[in-house]
Amino acid sequence: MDLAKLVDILKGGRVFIQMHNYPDPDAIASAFGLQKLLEKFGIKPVICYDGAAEKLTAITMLSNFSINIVHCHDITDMTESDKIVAIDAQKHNSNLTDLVGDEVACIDHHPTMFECDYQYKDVRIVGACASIIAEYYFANGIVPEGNVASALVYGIKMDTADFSRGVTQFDVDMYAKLFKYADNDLLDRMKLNTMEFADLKAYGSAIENIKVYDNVGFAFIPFECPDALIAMISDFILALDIIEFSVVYAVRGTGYKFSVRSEKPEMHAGKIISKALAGCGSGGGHARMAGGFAEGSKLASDGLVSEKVRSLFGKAIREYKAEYGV
Ligand SMILES: [Mn+2]
Repeated sequence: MDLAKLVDILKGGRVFIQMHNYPDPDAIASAFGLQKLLEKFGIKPVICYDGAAEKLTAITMLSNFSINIVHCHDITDMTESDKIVAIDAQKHNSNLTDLVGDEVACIDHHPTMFECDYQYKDVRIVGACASIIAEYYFANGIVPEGNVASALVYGIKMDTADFSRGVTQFDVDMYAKLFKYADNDLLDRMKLNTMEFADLKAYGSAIENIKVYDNVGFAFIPFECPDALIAMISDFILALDIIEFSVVYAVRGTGYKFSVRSEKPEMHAGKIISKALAGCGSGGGHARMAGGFAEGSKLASDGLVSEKVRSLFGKAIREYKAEYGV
């Protein structure tokens, strides 16, 4: 972490902070925290994204914490000399649309899948990207405003599932430092109205077609839904006592968007999905949570999608177990 270097790179010209497509609370909190921090150095970044921020939690965050984000379709004048900071995501990943501007910097907490020449890179495998942004404040003696501290706390809590998933000592330390600046009333308000009616439809269809094979749960959502919702349903299915590994996938354009969860440290979700989707798309992520995309025509030309998904993951898990001796 070198804030002075980052500020130096971003000074002059236009700056965009780009979140991954279908931004989640951690991405929004991190982008907002970084925006407010850079403003203290005379830089006025615009937070942008592709896809949709259509999850209710994301939309509620925007109004509760007074955050402005702009869809990339509404930025028609971006040029190659505009600077982009990729946040909670990395260039060339399927969840980050390649915009016209120059990706000069990246701050993220996911493993790197494609090496990339940023002028500034801060990638650390911790529970939440918001923890990394919090450190930019505290390590430089800068006090975050109440809504910034609250948003960062919310991002950390959401991405670590309340300090139970992928959480590190660093996340806990940053939470402890943020705590006294965060507005608890604001955080309390985030607990209300977290589900919309359309979400129930996705839960309903996943529950209806859930299949379990050897403690691995599969569920298909036969319509488009945002990444965050697919991820929530994957968490929900993992909570079933007989399921140790969940694979939830939903229609996305000409293919399928996947969200995978593992509750056993020896079953690495990121490595398993990367193996499973290698021939028809791509996937990756952390030990306990991962995601990916498969092209429909490459996944199953005969229309037997669910059978193919089960066999790909079954094979990937067998291979993974043999390779790592678990
Ligand atoms: Mn994140």
